[in-house]
Amino acid sequence: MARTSYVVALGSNRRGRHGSPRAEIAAALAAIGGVTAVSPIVTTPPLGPSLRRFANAAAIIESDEAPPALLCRLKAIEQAFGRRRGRRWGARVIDLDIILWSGGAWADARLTVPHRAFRARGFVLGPLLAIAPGWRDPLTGRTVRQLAHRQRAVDRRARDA
Ligand code: A4P
Ligand code: MG
Repeated sequence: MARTSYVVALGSNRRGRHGSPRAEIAAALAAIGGVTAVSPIVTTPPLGPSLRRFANAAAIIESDEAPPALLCRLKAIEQAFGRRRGRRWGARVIDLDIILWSGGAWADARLTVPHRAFRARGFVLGPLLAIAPGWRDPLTGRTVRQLAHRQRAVDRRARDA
């Protein structure tokens, strides 16, 4: 397959063998390889039942893998970093999600790209805005910048309600 790029979102809220959640994110980026842009690592309040704050980041990855092959490799990295299957949304050493693909959309039984929930998640859109503001979501036609501004407005309304 021709060279394509991906946006991968990284999250961690548990120490692992590399150290703090931030160190786990840095180590995961090195393990993935082909990284051409990395956002700042931000600290975010947990969405869902986990009580610990997350470190989150986003990166652009150059790769000639098709989406299922990249997912398979990301899952292997999660396993190698000591992620255990457990409660959904539980604390984890590393979570690697495929958010966007330059090839457009992909859907099969195991994988949906763009990631189903990314348009509503500040902890994905914030870092993404720093590295790919003009990247267009193939489903809505909106740029990352537009999606991030919309999501912030929704968050503000929820907070002020
Ligand atoms: N899957 C389908 N599409 C994708 C995709 N685009 N990228 C499937 C990656 N995986 C995809 O994911 C479950 C299955 O989704 C995969 O096996 C794959 O086949 P998982 O990572 O194994 O399980 P999970 O992460 O516990 O579930 P999920 O639904 O991915 O959780 P999320 O949505 O990743 O949420 N709060 C903050 N502040 N920051 C966070 O990073 N993360 C979560 C996890 C909750 N709260 C958070 C954060
Ligand atoms: Mg995940």
